[in-house]
Amino acid sequence: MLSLDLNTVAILVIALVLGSALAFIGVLIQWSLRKARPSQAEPSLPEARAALVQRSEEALYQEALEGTLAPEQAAPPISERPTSLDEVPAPAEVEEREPAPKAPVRIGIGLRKTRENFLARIRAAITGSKKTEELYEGLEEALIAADVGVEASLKIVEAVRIRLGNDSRPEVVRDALKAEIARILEAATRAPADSGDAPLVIMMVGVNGVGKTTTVAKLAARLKAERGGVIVAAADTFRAAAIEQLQVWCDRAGVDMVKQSQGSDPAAVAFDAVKAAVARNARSVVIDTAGRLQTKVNLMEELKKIARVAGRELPGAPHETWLVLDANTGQNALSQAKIFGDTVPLTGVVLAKLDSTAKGGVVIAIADRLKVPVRFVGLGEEIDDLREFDAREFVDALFEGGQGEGDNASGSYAA
Ligand SMILES: Nc1nc2c(ncn2[C@@H]2O[C@H](COP(=O)(O)OP(=O)(O)OP(=O)(O)O)[C@@H](O)[C@H]2O)c(=O)[nH]1
Ligand SMILES: [Mg+2]
Repeated sequence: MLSLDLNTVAILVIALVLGSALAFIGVLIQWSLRKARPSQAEPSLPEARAALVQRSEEALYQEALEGTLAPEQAAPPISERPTSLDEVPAPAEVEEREPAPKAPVRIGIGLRKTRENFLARIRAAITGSKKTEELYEGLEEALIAADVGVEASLKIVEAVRIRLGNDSRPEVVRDALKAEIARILEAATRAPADSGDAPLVIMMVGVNGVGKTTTVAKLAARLKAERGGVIVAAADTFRAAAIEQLQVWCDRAGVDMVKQSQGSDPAAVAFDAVKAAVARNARSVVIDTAGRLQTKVNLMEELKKIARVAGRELPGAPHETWLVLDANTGQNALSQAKIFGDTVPLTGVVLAKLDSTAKGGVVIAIADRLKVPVRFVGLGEEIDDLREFDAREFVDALFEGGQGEGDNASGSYAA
């Protein structure tokens, strides 16, 4: 009985040991499998954190949209932000590549619609008038219709009249007109600001949809090629997807971008970007801002704040404040420029979408009325489609094909 009991106990002990060993092996296998696929079992810590951040950003943006976001919630006060540079990601490693050879964008091509509109009207005025008085009246009407603006048009024609007296030969009138327009454009020209050893800070402002973000990207690519390191500030924290849109452009241009979450204070973004640029010895900062109607006083005040806060980090910044205008707007561009200029001192204008309009004559009105230089013109939607404005080149392109009697297919003044 006792020996039987002993045998049974022995068998039981062996079974127990074997069972435990098997269970242990099972646990071991499970553990090693989990280790091999951690992300499938549960999210890693960084993933969980990113999901949390995204959720809170969406909530913030929703609140901003609904107008329930208290201003102090949007971003910490600037005074509490000096350490935020640590959070600015280090510059991405950008592979240096030889740019693909590409023909420089010609202003003549971008000006095609404006030129056709302008020249057709000028030709009709010059060739259709029998008397000198009629000629000058016709010229005034032609210039006004070509979006040169009433005051600028009257002024130009008066100057031509004084210069020519009774000489109404088409090619002479054409040359005098060209010279007068060039004179107005050149008078508004000014050298760009010099920021010395500090980064040059350029702030881009304008109403909604005029082409600010595209211009920021085009300009950043150009500044990078010409001057070295560029930091772009994603200070449009208002419009949905504005930061993502700019990020795509910055990747394309191979430049770094400083951002915060949507709904945050755009001035804080500008502050961070300028600070990062100084710390990293970047040569230029380009600040993209949200589109705003010139009639919204609080939004215009926000622009002042962005400029003020950028200047707090780097005295003198922003060195340049450029108003981006949609060339299609025609004369309305003047009122935009006036009100923006009353809010922040404008040092230049970028005329975007010149390629898609016949209203490019507004360049002359801007130069004449506002005495603000046109810095660049946008001639398309690609990153290279930005052309530095040159008064002579613009006027030559405007009158291209209108060579008086030698002109054929498109008609001549002497026809
Ligand atoms: N043809 C042409 N299109 C342009 C040019 N510049 C910008 N665009 C187009 O204009 C549209 C608006 O451009 P954005 O750069 O987003 O304009 P924005 O001023 O930043 O707009 P908001 O941020 O909404 O105020 C886009 O479809 C651009 O591709 C240009 O020079 N020529
Ligand atoms: Mg934009």
